Amino acid sequence: MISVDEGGTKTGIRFRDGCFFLFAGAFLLAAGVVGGILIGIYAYHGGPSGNKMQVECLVQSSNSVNKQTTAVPQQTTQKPINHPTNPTNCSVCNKRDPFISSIDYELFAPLTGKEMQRVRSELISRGIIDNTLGSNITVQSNYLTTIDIHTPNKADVLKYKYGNGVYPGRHATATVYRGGVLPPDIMEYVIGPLDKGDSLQITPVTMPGENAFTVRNIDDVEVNTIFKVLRPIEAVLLPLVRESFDNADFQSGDLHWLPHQGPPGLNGKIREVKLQVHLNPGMKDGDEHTLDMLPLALIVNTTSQNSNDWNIYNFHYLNQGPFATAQDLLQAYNRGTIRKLKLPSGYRDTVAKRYYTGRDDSKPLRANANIPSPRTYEPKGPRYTIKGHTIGWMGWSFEVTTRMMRGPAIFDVKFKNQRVSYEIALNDIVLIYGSDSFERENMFYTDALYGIGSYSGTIPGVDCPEHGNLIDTSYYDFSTGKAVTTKSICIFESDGEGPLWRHKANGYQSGLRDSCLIVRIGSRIGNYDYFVEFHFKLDGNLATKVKATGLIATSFWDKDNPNHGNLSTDDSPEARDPFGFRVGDYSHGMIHDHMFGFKVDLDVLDPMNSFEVIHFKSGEVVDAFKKMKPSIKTKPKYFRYNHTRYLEYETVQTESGFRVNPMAPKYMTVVNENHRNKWGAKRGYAIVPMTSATQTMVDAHPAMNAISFSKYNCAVTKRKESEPYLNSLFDAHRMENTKGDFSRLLDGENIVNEDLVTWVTVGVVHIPSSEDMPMTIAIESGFVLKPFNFFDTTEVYDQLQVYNGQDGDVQHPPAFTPCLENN
Ligand SMILES: *[C@@H]1O[C@H](CO)[C@@H](O)[C@H](O)[C@H]1NC(C)=O
Ligand SMILES: *[C@@H]1O[C@H](CO)[C@@H](O)[C@H](O)[C@H]1NC(C)=O
Ligand SMILES: *[C@@H]1O[C@H](CO)[C@@H](O)[C@H](O)[C@H]1NC(C)=O
Ligand SMILES: *[C@@H]1O[C@H](CO)[C@@H](O)[C@H](O)[C@H]1NC(C)=O
Ligand SMILES: *[C@@H]1O[C@H](CO)[C@@H](O)[C@H](O)[C@H]1NC(C)=O
Ligand SMILES: [Cu+2]
Repeated sequence: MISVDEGGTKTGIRFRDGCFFLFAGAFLLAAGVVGGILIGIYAYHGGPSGNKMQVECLVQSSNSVNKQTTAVPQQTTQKPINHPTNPTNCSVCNKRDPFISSIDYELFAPLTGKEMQRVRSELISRGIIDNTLGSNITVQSNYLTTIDIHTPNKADVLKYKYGNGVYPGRHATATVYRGGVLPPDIMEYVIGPLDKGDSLQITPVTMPGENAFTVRNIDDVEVNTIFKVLRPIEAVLLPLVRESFDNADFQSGDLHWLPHQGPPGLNGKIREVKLQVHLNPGMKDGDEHTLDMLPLALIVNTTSQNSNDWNIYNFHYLNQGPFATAQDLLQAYNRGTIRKLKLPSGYRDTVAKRYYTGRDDSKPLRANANIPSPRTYEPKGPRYTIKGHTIGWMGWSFEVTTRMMRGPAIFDVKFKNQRVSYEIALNDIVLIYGSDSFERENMFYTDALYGIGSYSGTIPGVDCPEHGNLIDTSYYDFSTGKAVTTKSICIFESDGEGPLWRHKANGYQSGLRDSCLIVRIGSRIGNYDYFVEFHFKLDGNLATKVKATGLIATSFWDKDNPNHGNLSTDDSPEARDPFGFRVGDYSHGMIHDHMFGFKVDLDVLDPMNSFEVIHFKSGEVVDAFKKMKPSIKTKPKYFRYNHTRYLEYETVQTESGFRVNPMAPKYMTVVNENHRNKWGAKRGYAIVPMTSATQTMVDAHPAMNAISFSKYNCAVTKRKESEPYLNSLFDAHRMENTKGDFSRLLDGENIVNEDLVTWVTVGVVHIPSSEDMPMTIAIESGFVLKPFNFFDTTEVYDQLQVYNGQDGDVQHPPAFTPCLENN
């Protein structure tokens, strides 16, 4: 029971009875202190022995428990339920400091600002990049776009960590867009070592001209120039946009060109950037409303290094076109030879309101919504340790990092001092859209080209629980030439609030409350916000989860679209629209998928592993024996049924790819042939995709060569330093001539007893519905790495659990005295 004192200077809490492990908390915002002091009181009631305990606390408002958290609810109007009768003091929980200071070198940690500065200075002093920043960078500049941590060769790392090899040193990889050379291109360099000696080595890892300048991403340098080139066009189109789009114009910022309509063309040598107009009133700092796209679009041909040569064509209005020039479009519009759109007057003013997602004041709060939601606290502080970017918890150890382009990764993952994985790294996120509009029909993205890892910190009170700890990420901002370092890696132990395992028999009962260590890293890429989470479990399971939230991409909803079903016979959207649902006045939620591709380099005990698929079959009993004992020709008599389930084991001999198929279940396992458990089984880990989605786009789609990795939920290849990622960053922009097609990795090499990499792709298909407006609720996918004959038994009995044995033996989790949350 919770009692809240209206005066606000003190609060009482009382626990009468309850079950084992009842945690409860109450919070109060001290009256008169705006956004002020948050006080938490927790008590633990009961234990395995069942001894009753009554705790009451009286707390003076105290600055020592002040938190920076936003989103603190205002003083509630709730009436006090109960006043404490016998108040006693509760002390603030002892906080065990998880941070261990370290002078050790870190091989994988994100680059520091200093390291990036050193890389940039060195590239300038060697004349590889121009010393220009911000608006002085043009498409004719040689400019540095990314600096990322470069991971050393695995052999060197393993020798250093597990043998007597030398420290390989920290290196950076840098991408330079060379608009200033002929022919213009994109170069990549490895630079280092950054943390020893004083001379940096710069090694180009691409050939001049290998990556044409035209395959780069669409960045602000290009976009800002495009905006200038479009000025005269905007003037021509003014009468049309004013009439069509509720009197909006470009100059006020109410109309804005969105330049990211998928790849700039089909051909990597010609760069045709499609831009679409949308309503963007009142937006600041480059933010964009993407929920109000308008049916006016064009192409700017930015192939030439000289922006005077950039030509504009393919004007479309309500899917009508192409018009060669703005004048042509305007003429057709004025003559009335094309269909017209006229947004109702006042519509423009509704855009921002619908876009901002603050509380809807027009709706009453839900009952009890002003009571804070439950939260977790750590009575004796965190159970993990953080040493730089090396994390330890309950037998697990690993290093966590983020990369500006590819996103989060963990390295050197061990459980109970046994190696499990060398690397689990997000490589790319791909989306293919469908839309019946000139503007957005061709949209597909490989997000790594734009950078998955531009981390900008967390939203307090949302992203990371109060008892968590944050550590640094960094990325390079080419406009300022500086690192952006933020605390974006959230580390916390999560209360599973239920059994990891339990058994309640007649004469005894036992169980272990679940908890896991979570590393959560989130960033925004355009309209979507993505999280990657690594969940380390007490039994050796390791789940990698991905979540997508944020804004869907929309296209203009055209109620009179002549390509759609017949409105006068059936006006339901299902009958009219093959590409999704109408989700707003003029918004259409485009169908798409999200496919997350990971590099999963398992090293089960050591790098030399094999890949075994265990097929979960069913059929005639005699079939079950076919492979192992061909001499059995008829069903053994002791089988009552003619049919049965059985397994078929397959040691995959050469590089291969697999898909999830609910109708053909299988365990995909990575095993070590040289190490067996007590029962003779090869010790291994199973890879369990938590996805039912697989890439269903037909191979003939032009994007498929660039994203062919997504055809397999799990593919296995022999590990090579020359195959660091599952695609090439730039292939989405050279679809006709890809260099990183995943199929080139599947070239038939032996994978038995080799160092293997599995490439795991999981995701969701997304048919946006009205509930995706204005915000998509986090959708989730992922995969689990599960010990599979890795141990001899369940590996959980080295912890303090609950046990009430028949012999009177009573065990319980670590005891503690109630204390105040200390976060
Ligand atoms: C609680 O602790 C404060 C500070 O030590 C003390 O002044 C106060 O008297 C205590 N109150 C009770 C009820 O013990
Ligand atoms: C651009 O160059 C001009 C002239 O050299 C200089 O004054 C200005 O500060 C530069 N702007 C930026 C953003 O670096
Ligand atoms: C696009 O620009 C390039 C380079 O200026 C030019 O060769 C090409 O013809 C242009 N394409 C179109 C369709 O105008
Ligand atoms: C739609 O259906 C109505 C009724 O069957 C018909 O009269 C009309 O011609 C149809 N319109 C189109 C565009 O097919
Ligand atoms: C099993 O197969 C045998 C031989 O075909 C058949 O005679 C028998 O009826 C089958 N039994 C069942 C339970 O289907
Ligand atoms: Cu989506």
